[in-house]
Amino acid sequence: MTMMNASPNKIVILTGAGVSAESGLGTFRDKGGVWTKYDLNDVATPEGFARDPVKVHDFYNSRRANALGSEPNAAHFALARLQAEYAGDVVLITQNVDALHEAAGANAIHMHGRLDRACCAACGEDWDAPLAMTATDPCPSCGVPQTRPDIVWFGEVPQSLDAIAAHLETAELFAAIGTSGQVYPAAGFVAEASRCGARTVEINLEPSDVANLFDEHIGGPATESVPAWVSSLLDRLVV
Ligand code: BJW
Repeated sequence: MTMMNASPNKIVILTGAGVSAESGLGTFRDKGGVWTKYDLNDVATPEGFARDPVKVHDFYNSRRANALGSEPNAAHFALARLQAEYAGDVVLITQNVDALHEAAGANAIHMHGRLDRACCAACGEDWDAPLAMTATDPCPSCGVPQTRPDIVWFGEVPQSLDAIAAHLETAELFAAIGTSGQVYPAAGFVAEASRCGARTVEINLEPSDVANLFDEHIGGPATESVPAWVSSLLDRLVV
């Protein structure tokens, strides 16, 4: 029997656009990324939506169609396997608005919302988004035509922050996968987990903006690095 370090009781994983890149969904800040083609002030702020809701709906309708046409990759499947087979708790937090973690069989907390959900800017009701949304769609609950994608834009408060804070406090291992560390509060999770005693690992094609805060780095494309990391956790034997 191989002697290894004790296994962490609780693993908290934060994913970003890099985990879905090899499923064909663009990242935001890499070469050719979403923010090199669109001005984020126009399509990812409440002010941009108030100025031109048709433009914002067109942007998200096209992203929704792309996401629906994509398939989970080996990284999504490996994380789902970790959640299903690991003896301790595995909490997956994603900044991604696609549903590829769920398509692979995992449960994820979507802190930046979901493309497949709509919500009402007037009353807050939320529901399954149709493939194409328009600015005049009435809310199924209050009837007001202020339908918007259930997406967290810049200047808005991310979802499930209380639950996330509680998970970070009790994490023994924190991993950030395929995220550039440029958007807060997610970019601050490594510092919070570390402060609460977790070991931290960054898994990315290249070091992120907050790379210096991690204890360990694993390089390479997510479809190779994540399955190998997951296998190393599942194969770990405690004696
Ligand atoms: C691979 C790979 C492969 C590629 N394998 N890896 C000044 C200082 C600090 C904060 C602020 C500030 N000014 C303003 C703020 C706040 C602001 C912010 O952080 N701005 C920064 C730009 C400075 N944040 C907010 O406004 C947030 N809200 C907020 O702060 O509320 C206040 C509050 C907080 C807490 C409590 C109370 C109040 C909201 C942020 C909303 C972000 N929304 C977006 C768009 C919506 C979703 C959508 O349309 O899809 O979310 S922006 C966009 O960035 C998207 C992403 O989820 C998010 C993160 O991007 P991600 O995932 O990291 O992607 P990339 O492209 O940046 O990186 C990809 C990475 O993958 C790279 O590292 C590659 O190397 C890697 N990679 N291929 C492995 N094959």
